[in-house]
Amino acid sequence: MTVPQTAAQASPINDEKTSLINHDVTPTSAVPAADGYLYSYNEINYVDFCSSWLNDSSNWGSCQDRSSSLWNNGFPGAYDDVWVFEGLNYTGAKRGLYQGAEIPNNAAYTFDGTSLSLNDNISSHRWTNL
Ligand SMILES: [Ca+2]
Ligand SMILES: [Ca+2]
Ligand SMILES: [Ca+2]
Repeated sequence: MTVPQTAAQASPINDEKTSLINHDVTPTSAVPAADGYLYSYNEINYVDFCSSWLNDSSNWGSCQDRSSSLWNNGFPGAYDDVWVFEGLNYTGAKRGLYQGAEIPNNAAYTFDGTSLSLNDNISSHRWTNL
């Protein structure tokens, strides 16, 4: 797989209009081909890959509460965005990740309506339309 080579390439993340995290990609820019998966890494900057998911996951297993960087590489189209949840089984606080969102450091974000960091707290996710 291809991962963002530098944090600079993954910036800027644009969430100024909504609480959703959106990698600010223009349609004409060269970006890695979408493969339909959500990626999670245990360390920042896409280090220590833990798992990737094509479908929803109600329990991140050995990856839960360890994610420090994320990449929504879902196929553009229906259900290409993701809710990540603090709790198992899609419970607790959540945050939206737009298709294409690349997050080199989850600690830069909190779950909606909370001061709880995304870092080391995600336990489940579900694909959605945002
Ligand atoms: Ca971590
Ligand atoms: Ca959790
Ligand atoms: Ca979408």
